[in-house]
Amino acid sequence: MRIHPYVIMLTAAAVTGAPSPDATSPEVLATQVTDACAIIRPALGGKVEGDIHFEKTGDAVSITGRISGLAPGRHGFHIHMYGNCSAPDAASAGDHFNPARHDHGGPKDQNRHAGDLGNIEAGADGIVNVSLSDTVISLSGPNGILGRSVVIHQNADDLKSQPSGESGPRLACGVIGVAPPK
Ligand SMILES: [Cu+2]
Ligand SMILES: [Zn+2]
Repeated sequence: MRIHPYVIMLTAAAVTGAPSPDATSPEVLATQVTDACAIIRPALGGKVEGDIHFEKTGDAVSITGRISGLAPGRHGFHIHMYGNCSAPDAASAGDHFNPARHDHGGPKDQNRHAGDLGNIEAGADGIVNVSLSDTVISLSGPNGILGRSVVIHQNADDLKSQPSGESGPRLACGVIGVAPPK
C-alpha cells in the first residue's frame, strides 16, 4: 500500500515538532517528578553509606533504602537545606530544611522542620533497611526536597532539642536528585 506523502509529513511533525511552551516550563516538569534518590556517602572519613529512594505516593512520599556502616541503634535522619555534601563534616549541607520557619521536632509533630524525619535504627550488623512515609515533604512545591540533601547523624535525634535534636556529628550525606520511576 502506498502511503500518501502528506501523511508522512504530518507524522514527522508530530514526532519532531517543538513541544508547547507550557510543557517545557520548569514548574510543569517539577510537578511531573515522581521519584528521587540520594546516594549516601561517608563524611568524617567514616564508612556510613547507602542509598535512599523517594517516591510520591498520593499525598505522601515513601522513603526506602539501605544504609550500612552505622553503630547499632538510632541515628538522626533529616533533610538538610542545601544540596552540597562536599565539606569533610558535611556542614556544607546547611541546617535542617525548614521553609516554614518552624521549631525542630519529630516527624509526627505539627511544629517541625519539613526535614525532620526523626531517626533510623541500625541493627547489630550496622545496617538499616529504611522504610518510612512522610506527608510533609514533597517532590515539588514549597516543601520540595529536590536539590537538598539527606544527612545521617552519629547520635539519636531526641525530637525536641533546638535547633537539631542533639543528634551530633554528620556521619553521611547525599544530595537528592531526580530519579527514574522504580
Ligand atoms: Cu540532620
Ligand atoms: Zn529539625
